[in-house]
Amino acid sequence: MEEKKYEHYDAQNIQILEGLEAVRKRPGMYIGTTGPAGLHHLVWEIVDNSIDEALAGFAKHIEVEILKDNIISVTDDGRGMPVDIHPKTGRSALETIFTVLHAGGKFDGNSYKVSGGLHGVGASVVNALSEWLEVTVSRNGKQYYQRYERGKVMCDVTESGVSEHTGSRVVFKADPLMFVETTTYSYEILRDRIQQLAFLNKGIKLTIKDSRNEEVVENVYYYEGGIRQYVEYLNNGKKLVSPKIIYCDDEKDNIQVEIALQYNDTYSSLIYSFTNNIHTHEGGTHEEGFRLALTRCIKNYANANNLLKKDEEITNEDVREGLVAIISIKHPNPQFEGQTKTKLGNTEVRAIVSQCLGEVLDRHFLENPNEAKAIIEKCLLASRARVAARRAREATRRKSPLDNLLFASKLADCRCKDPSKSELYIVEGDSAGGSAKSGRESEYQAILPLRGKVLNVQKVRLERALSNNEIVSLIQAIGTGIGEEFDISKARYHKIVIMTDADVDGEHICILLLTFFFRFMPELIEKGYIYVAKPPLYKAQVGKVVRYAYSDEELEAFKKEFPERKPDVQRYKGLGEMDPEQLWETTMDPALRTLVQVHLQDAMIAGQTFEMLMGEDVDPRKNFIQENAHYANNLDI
Ligand code: TSJ
Repeated sequence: MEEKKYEHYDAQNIQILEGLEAVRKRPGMYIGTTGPAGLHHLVWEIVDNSIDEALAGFAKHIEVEILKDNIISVTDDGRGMPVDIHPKTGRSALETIFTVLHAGGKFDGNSYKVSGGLHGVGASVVNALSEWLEVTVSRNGKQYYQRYERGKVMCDVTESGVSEHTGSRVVFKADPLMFVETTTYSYEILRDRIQQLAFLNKGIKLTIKDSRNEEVVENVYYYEGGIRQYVEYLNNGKKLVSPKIIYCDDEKDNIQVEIALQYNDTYSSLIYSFTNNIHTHEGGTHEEGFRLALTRCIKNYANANNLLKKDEEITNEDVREGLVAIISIKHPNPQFEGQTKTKLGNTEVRAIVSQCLGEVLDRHFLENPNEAKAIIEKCLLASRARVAARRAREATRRKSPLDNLLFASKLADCRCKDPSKSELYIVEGDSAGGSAKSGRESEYQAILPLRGKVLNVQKVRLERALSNNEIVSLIQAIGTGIGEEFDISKARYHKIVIMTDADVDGEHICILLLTFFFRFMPELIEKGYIYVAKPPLYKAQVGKVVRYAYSDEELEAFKKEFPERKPDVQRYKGLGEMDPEQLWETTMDPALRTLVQVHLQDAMIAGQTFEMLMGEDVDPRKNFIQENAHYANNLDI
């Protein structure tokens, strides 16, 4: 009885799909998506093979070219793919690689096949999803050629000429029937990853070329120093705490460990880890081993040299401030775990990385005592800041009704106690604050006037931000707490509206506030609680007709309605110029106002953007605000 059931189950439900038809039937199963990510994935699937050939010591140069019509060409100067006839199948090895699923590895003695990693699905999947694909191999003094269309062999492997060099070249056109959304490649995406691959694989020259347009664009990447130069690149323009890059390049139990790190004088850290060239976003055992060694070695050195005062302690967290590090390991059998399968799970890696890096760090500190001291001094600053921040956080928490009185003078709270119906207006300046307080609907609108410029939180630590009165009243008003104690469920308002003048100063304050939320309370943005109010630029009046214009275009349109007459136009230089009724009508009345919700695309982009926001450059910051807050184009930030 049991057995019957199983037979039935097998026959009915398990459909064994064979060959490349399966790939075309369900492309998502093989490349994740047929959107832009999947399209670009085709390129990496091919390039990975050339990288393997380079890691095996045979290829020196890999060239990726986007040809007209979004055709991709990948060329390397390796040994050339094998073309001999397989005794069992009677087919050429080359043909097998392109027509049999997962056939790639069989011909490969190299144990660090990057293509065997995260998505490694093999060249046959690319072939199946290409309208056509052509391969040319130079080997044995000859040139061999084969062409496929939608995975189907068009001709036997043919000798197409002679050749004095060796190498492989694959040219393919992604099938628009499969990639319905788009078959257009982004040069930026390809260039970025090619550069990263060059950093991660020292000594390999990688070229990326865009020949789609009249003007051909080309970038060549070659880094003899590998990830040391990656760290240098990430630290470019920053002030360094430790001028020498600490570098570890070792191998244990067939696992290659390569790490480069350096401290700058900022308060954030950039730690990128890779396994077989795959970015392990979620970290894993290699990152754990890294942190273990770093904390251990720094603490040991500090203790051995009596650099810690009584009660001082350096933690895991303290050694990260200002740290830029690349951790790149190559593993013959990586286990990827986690939500997005980008977390390394192999448990043996932790101790191996910790040991390899530990040896290098101990030695580096011993040989460079001044650098060691500078790093430890930096960690101690972080440690003291951490302790001070905890104290300051405790102080900002609302403990008793008395605390409420402290800030009640500034905050004009609303009567309503239901956060989902309550709004907090953060208003620049006392005079605008006054108008807002008089003009508001006090049942559900609270007003918090801020004086002067809010501290630029990009450049300061939490503890200094917390010593700023404006910031403290803001945190108290919102009610969520901050940092580790942040609790979104305690938010006292589900709409927090930044209302500043429509001029450069106003925009600047707006940026500072957004940066503050971004850095210390990102969940508020993620939850969609943060808004920017859009006050009008002009009040135009013709006789009894009054109109507020939020842009120059709107003003022009209004003027056109009265070609005969010249309207009386008032340009608002600041919110303070509006009387309470006008402020209510134009900017606060839910029925008439325009609020722009601030949102971040996703947490990942947020992290990167934060780095950009942290930088000294003002322009990228402005662009970010423009793009993310979907500001009106009339605001000249
Ligand atoms: F597979 C593929 F089509 F995706 C592809 C493979 C695409 C490109 C552009 C290059 C390659 C590739 C494969 N480059 N180099 C190699 N090397 C081998 O396949 C190879 C050659 C010789 C030997 C040998 O033992 O003699 C072994 C291998 C794996």
